Amino acid sequence: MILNPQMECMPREEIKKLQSERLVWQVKRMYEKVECFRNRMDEKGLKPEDIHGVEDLSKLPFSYKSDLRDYYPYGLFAEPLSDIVRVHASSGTTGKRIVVGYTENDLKIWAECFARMLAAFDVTKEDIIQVSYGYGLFTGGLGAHGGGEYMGCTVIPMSSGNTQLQIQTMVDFGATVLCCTPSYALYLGEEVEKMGVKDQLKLKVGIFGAEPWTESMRKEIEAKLGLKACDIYGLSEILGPGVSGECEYQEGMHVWEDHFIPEIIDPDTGEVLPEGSTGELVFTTITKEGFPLIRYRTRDICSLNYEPCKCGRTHVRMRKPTGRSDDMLIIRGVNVFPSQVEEVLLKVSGDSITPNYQIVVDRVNNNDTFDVNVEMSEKLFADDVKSVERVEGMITEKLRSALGIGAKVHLVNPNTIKRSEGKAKRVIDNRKLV
Ligand code: DLL
Repeated sequence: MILNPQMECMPREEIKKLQSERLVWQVKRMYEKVECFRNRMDEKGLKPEDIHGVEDLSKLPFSYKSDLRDYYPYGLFAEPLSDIVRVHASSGTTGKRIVVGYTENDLKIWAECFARMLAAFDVTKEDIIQVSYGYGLFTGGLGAHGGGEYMGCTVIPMSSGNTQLQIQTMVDFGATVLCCTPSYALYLGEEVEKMGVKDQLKLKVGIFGAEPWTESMRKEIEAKLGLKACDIYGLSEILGPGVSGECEYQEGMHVWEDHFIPEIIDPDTGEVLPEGSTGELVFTTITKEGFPLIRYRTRDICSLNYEPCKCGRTHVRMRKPTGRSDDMLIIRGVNVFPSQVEEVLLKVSGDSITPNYQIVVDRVNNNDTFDVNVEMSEKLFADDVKSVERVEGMITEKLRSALGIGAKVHLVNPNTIKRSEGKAKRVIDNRKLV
């Protein structure tokens, strides 16, 4: 079943025509309303009149995550705050979060984009959706919530955590659809087994995303929870969950091209790569009002597949992102930049630790582990065990409040973290996520 066949199965020439009209509209209004974009256009000697359609897209300047930091919090909004009805935020590379805003119309489009995916998996208004993505500034919870309500489903706004209660709610309320990160789904599956309630679950579909996950993880989740597990992709800067999602054939995620134009570029040179190449994914939002972006560098590495899909949808499919062109880690669904960890450590008294640290990430029993090893100073080294524990506890708390997740902090002896002659190797990621 398809929610909006007119939009989702539109011939490719019509998609291009629609994108061209919308791109011209977006460039014109952004030039008037967004200083950062206007400056970049001026630097290139470009005027909105030079952009006639998608064929001119590659002439336009890129935008970057650092722009959101430089214009923090509202400097990139294209509508006055009085017309912004919601904000969300995500990790930035430093202590400051990145902030995004939505008009009422943006929220409607977001809900529809999410709902297209629900429809692809035969979710209807008869269904009961348990939203176990985190609510709050993260886009997962409210994004899925909006999509579920748009479909007319019964939405359970559970948020993440409190696992036993999650499962009891799923059973008691008869949830048929589960939305959460794949790693949390797996954890829920394990707990379901322990509680012995699998036969009481009514789940049929799971909408999982926000982090990389493997096909073997998909099979495990499906077996443990007795549902069909679907992949959904998105990022706060462009929309939140629902920029793209799988259809019933699950051979890539359809990017909703009536709202977002994807490109694949060489991350080093910025050149657009030929169809089918693997490179960095770039998005242009052509209907977003509140917080539009032109040629936004997502840093996600993947490829686009323009071949027709068996489902009849004509929108291009993106393959699962296979990595990032920056150093962002996604740990238990939370975006973490090593620079955020460094910032916290630098603020800790120079008497107790040195700036030498290493982050070690692994996946044990399907759960991400996150260890931060920090060299203590000679002075602390000579001190008692109690002082070491106190400093570890203090850093753990500071990291939790800066990153929003728990890390295991270990103070290690002076001069034990391997020095590098070139760039320091700050991160060891032992997970195999693709
Ligand atoms: O993670 C939005 C989202 C919420 C997507 C719920 C899907 C479900 P951010 O916190 O801004 O937004 O993180 C965006 O997460 O650039 C990717 O690197 C990664 N990511 C998101 N979905 C997937 C996925 C949300 N399905 C960043 N597979 C993106 C792999 C994903 N990586």
